[in-house]
Amino acid sequence: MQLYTAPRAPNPRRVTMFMAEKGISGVTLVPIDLNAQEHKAAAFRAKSPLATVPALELDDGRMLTETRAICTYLEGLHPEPNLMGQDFEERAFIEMADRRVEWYLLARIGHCIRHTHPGLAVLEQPQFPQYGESEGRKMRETARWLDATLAQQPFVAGARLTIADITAFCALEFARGLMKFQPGAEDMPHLQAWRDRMAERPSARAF
Ligand SMILES: N[C@@H](CCC(=O)N[C@@H](CS)C(=O)NCC(=O)O)C(=O)O
Repeated sequence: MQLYTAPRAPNPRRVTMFMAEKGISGVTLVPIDLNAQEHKAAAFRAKSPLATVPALELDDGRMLTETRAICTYLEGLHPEPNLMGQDFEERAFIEMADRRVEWYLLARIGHCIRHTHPGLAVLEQPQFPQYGESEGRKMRETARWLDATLAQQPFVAGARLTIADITAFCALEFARGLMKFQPGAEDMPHLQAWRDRMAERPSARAF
């Protein structure tokens, strides 16, 4: 299998971190240069029609895009350690946590950066800085909720590491680099402590 990825982009990083937590090897990483618009070229669009990474090419040539779908596939191939839930109830609660951080943390961080950072102008046209700033404020509302959640439990979805931790960590790392967002500096000590624990995992360096 081949995973089309992009250095520093948060969604491909979610997949590489997921694979590292599971100890999956043998997937070839194929870097796509987003700044050079390589993902918009016909050759890549033939594989990923909406021109996004990550995209997983299966050995039979089929393409799978969308981070959660790729993770679902990999979880099926490599069930242990379980990251998406053992039974229907646990799967539902982990999916709730994952979608919360995907939509209300990662997406807002993405919108903020894409609409305010000059380096992202190549990917986001037109940029609407006011919208980006508003998304930056809303992202902090989610981060404060997550800080309170992590005051009560060790991981984003509860007692153990799941895909939701991976999504939230990759989101915060993107914000740390391009928004200079540090939870501890904004009175979110539980989120900072969780982030620092996550950063110590070997999987945090898998991208
Ligand atoms: N919903 C998609 C989002 C994928 C996505 O937006 N990927 C970004 C990189 S993190 C991308 O390919 N951006 C290309 C662009 O904006 O032109 C997923 O979950 O995989």
